[in-house]
Amino acid sequence: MEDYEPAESDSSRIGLTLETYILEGMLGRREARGYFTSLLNQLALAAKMITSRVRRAGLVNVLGTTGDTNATGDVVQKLDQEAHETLLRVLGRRNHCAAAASEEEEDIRVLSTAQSAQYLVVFDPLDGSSNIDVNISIGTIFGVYRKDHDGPATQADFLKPGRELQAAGYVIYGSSTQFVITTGGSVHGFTYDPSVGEFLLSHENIRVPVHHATYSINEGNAGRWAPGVKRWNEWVKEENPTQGRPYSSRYVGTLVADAHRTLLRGGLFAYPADAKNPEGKLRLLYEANPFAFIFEAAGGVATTGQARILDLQPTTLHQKVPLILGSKRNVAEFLRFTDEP
Ligand code: AHM
Ligand code: MG
Repeated sequence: MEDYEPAESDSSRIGLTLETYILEGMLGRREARGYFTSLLNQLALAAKMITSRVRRAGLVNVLGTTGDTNATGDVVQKLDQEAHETLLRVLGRRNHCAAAASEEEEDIRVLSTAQSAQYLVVFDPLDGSSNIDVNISIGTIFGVYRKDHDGPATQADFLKPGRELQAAGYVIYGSSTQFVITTGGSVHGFTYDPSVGEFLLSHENIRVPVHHATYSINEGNAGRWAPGVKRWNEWVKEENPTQGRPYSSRYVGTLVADAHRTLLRGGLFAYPADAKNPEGKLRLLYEANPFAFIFEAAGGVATTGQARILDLQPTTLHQKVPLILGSKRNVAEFLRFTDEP
């Protein structure tokens, strides 16, 4: 989807609305019918609706759990459930989204069988659930695929490698709300201005720095890591000023927040396999693939430690995968240790 990029790119574009950016992308493609544009706009609308709820959490009755567990056994928070329902409701309008797969639902949800419904959306409606009730950054992650046949969408349609994504992005509900998106070319960030009610271009053409002396991993799992991960972890903490070590540790426990910082500042984020989570903890469809697509588009790397994330052939909707994301040099350092016999 490289050709989805608007034609020109200069600093005068700062302040452009997300809607105009999306529309310009469509206008740049002669064959575009507006379906993809409409779908991206619906995602932006859902983001606005979710941010308005997140910003009032604590005032309205949305904190706490629903009492249920989701497809992977996690406790469902009320805000998780609201975000999930908002996305399904909004994507269900306009007949451009054939079906959606959500981290919060066992099976796919068919949303339209209209001829115009040519896209499939995967999402983690509210990432960082354990941080919701303590007012720490949370987010929404999404990916868009094309449905490549005329019949109704099936679960098998979602089992595509991440390299087939048509767009991926996330929304971070942090000190401000930002919407970061790529269609495979440049990665752009838009900051929500609540007084205008729009996402405005604030981070144009994000590139992951080649290296940064920061690492992000749940060190509480250290006793369960493979020997290579342990050796890397000792190395990043060694006193070696000429080589810029020790590195700083930063871990929020919300993938969206840890990955967002890594995208802007550089460094490494890792949720590797461990003795308790032999497949890792993060989900391939809803978390790893969208972030891998974004990181590669921004000049970074995304790997399981053995394979490129975007080349993995999913076998089930909710499968988990080890995830290492970050700057080229930081990831190469990590792999130097984990590749050792
Ligand atoms: P969630 O999607 O249910 O919120 O879980 C995923 C979260 C990620 O945001 C984060 O990177 C990870 O789980 C943190 O896990 P841990 O608490 O084991 O460090
Ligand atoms: Mg998540």
